[in-house]
Amino acid sequence: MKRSTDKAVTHVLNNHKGGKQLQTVWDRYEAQQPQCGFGELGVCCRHCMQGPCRIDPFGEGPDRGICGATADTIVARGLARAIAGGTASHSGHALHVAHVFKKILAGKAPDYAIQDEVKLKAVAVRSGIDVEGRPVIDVARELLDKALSEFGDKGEPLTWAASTLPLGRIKVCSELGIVPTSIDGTIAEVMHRTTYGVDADPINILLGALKCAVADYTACHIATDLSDILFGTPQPVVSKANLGVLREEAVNIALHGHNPLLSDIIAQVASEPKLIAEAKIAGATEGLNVVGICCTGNEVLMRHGIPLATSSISQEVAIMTGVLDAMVVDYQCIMPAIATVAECFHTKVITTMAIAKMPGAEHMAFNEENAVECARAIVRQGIERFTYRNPDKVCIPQESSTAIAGFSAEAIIGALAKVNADDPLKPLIDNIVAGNIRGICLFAGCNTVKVPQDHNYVEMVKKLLAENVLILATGCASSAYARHGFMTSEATKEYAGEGLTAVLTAIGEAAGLGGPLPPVLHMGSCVDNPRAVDVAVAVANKLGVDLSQLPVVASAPEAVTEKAVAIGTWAVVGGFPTHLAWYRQCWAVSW
Ligand code: NFS
Ligand code: SF4
Repeated sequence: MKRSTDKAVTHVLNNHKGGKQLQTVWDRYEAQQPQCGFGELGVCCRHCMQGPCRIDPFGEGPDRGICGATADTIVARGLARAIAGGTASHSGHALHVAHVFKKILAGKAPDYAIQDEVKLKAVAVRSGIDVEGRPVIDVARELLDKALSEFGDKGEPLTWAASTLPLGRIKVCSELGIVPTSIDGTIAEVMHRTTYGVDADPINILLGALKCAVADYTACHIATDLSDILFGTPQPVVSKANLGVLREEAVNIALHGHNPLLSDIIAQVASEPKLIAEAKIAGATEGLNVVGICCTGNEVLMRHGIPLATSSISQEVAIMTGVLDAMVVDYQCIMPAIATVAECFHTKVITTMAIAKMPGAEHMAFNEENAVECARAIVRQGIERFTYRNPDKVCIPQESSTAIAGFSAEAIIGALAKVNADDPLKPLIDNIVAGNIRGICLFAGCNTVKVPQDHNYVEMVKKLLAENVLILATGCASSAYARHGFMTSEATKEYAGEGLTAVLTAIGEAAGLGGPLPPVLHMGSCVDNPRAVDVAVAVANKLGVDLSQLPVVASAPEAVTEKAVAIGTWAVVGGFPTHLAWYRQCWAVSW
């Protein structure tokens, strides 16, 4: 099977100098064939030690597990646990930002600061906090307390969900009994009700899973809001994407993982003249070149214009270029295989988080109380590693595309305000009503080894754009579109239908881009998916309708992780017809 539709990735896979023993995710996938059919269908259970139990999907063998669980119960429990796993990841990410926020307010993390007071006030007002005449620090403390209370036993609906979703959705959630009152409590509840001998009613289990998905939405929204307050709300920025952003004459350091707490600081120190000089002394005539991978790459792309090297499924390929001097990781979507691939090259893999270590990698604990010094030490490891580079193993592909990123909800509304300052949403709504924009599709999620990389994204988007559907993208979906050149003005001219082209041209020119807006708007990382909801909610509220009445859909056509399952599930709760491709099956659901 073809491995990737990305020419840069394909070039490195075919021409790398890592030796024949080098294995990638695609080789390991082949070695796993045939994969277990029971597992693919989700009809295998090992929730207790009497198992594993398997249900025969053909009706010829057992139709119940040893405890009597049916296929429906087993599948529902497995799905619920996947959603809980995804929610735990987003909760951990959000809580990490909140804890550092707390240290900042206590004066214990001097390298961070509140960089966006406008966003702080906006989130505070939305959360019911009085801001008039109060010092910023007081508002920040109250907001932080509110955020932290969402994770524990709050005992009342979560503020971030209740204050950002429209009344119609809140009513649906209330009627179904899926209003969470604690992020972490809801995760624990799913784990409880899916353990041996608790909830056996598949519908009831799935309702618990939906509640957990609402908790996931809450955690994602908190992570986005607090990150914007600390690091700035993204605004449109022009950068590059794909492996061609790696440079032979520079020290190349890839930031891989998810949380901007680490990557934003490294992005900042990488422009320090002293470190650049050290890189040059080591022989790198072009100094330092920091690039991003996966969602932390999206974070620093959106806020700093740092180029995006590649996405999750091709993370090993970045090392196989032979010019990556350090790969610095925090947590999530980091394949343990990168340390093995790095053995064939000079690349140093550096783990930084206590909860995410890796055999074969060097661990450099990242301490937020001393963030800049930690970041400098990490960059110096990359510089030192550069001196071990083997010129015979260099294989940098040419390909990189221009990518306009940075479309936060605020940036989108800001661009629309250039067309109509008094009523920014009006141009968007008018064009939807007039049929110039036939709908909006949010693409989210990962790249899977199970289809040629980016194939589903590219084929689907070409058809949707021709049908005048505006595209929003996050996570590795946005990386796919950035690498394939869909985030440029030229892409609008090439792929968008007549009506959509006219709208994007009017907005782009009014916003001073000198050409159309890109047809795919990069809205950030996976935790940033609520940014898309915020835009949709603003439109729904203005029209006085529910989200389910808008022509907005969501798709994760190459999903991999439990996080993507959690996000896809809250998109369903949000009323968006949602497509999640998983285990070679496609589930299309709507509420
Ligand atoms: Ni989202 Fe981002 Fe990519 Fe998938 Fe992983 S990096 S958090 S989970 S693989 S899109
Ligand atoms: Fe089997 Fe039931 Fe145990 Fe699952 S919980 S492994 S179905 S006995």
